[in-house]
Amino acid sequence: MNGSHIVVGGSAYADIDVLACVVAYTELLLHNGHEAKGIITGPWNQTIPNSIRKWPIPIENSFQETLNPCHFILVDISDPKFMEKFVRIDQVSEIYDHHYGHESFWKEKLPNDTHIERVGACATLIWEKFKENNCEHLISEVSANLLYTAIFSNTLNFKSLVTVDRDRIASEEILKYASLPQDWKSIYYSEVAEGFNKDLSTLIQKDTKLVDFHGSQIYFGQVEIWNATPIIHKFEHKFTPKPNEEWLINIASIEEDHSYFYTNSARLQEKMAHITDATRISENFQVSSRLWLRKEILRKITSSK
Ligand SMILES: [Mn+2]
Repeated sequence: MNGSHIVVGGSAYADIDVLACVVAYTELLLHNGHEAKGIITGPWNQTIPNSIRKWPIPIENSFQETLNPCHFILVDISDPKFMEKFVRIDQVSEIYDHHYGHESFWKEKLPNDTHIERVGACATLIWEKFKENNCEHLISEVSANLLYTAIFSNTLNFKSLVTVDRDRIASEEILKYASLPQDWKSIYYSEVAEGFNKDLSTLIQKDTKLVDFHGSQIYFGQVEIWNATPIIHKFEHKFTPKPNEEWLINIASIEEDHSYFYTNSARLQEKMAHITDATRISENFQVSSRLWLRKEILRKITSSK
């Protein structure tokens, strides 16, 4: 492949998985002698806490049009609606994702370069690509740290049902190349929790998707937290939806191993009870017996119309 390579995620916001994939895959392309750049234009969400923001992360935040043709590589995204605006579909050369729904669209365009697979973190696919290219030993500490963190964060510490052995294996292998404190997971999650206490409402807005539900749009947010008990009690003081908006928020409580669902909509509460067997614990809250991820719930919502 000639020309420069631009690695990108979605336009709305970036989570730790997107960031890790963009940075590590750009690095892999450079190791392979390509010209490559990683770009994220949207804000970084709460899954990327302060100590990670201090790492020397090679990434750009805007796209400069050049005369040279470029190839776009999509990571952690396959829905054309959410692509960065500067990405041209006919110039996409590769795609790595673990969200469902657009496999056939891409497979038709890029039969050999569409890697949309059922793994817990897209970071797992990027690590496997490092191995396929025999480049594991070349990976930088920053990329290894990011991929490792993305895998445990995106799989809710390997507890979410989307987790597969490939995620566990990748995470163990990457750890050899990472340089992180012993208690990194608890540091990571406590920093993420600190962020929540500061500005829950803004954080939710940053990780919210607009989803079509039986013909009207709902707001579907997600919060992943080590232990959600402290925020459940003050949640409604900190987050108030506009009266005309229908909201569903999945609050994944990792240590407790269950999800809390906040909703201000009776039909969504009923739907969630049906999909997940969640029990109601207060007017707007339900709790499920296991952890759920938004992408699993979305799959149920869209397949059971
Ligand atoms: Mn992901």
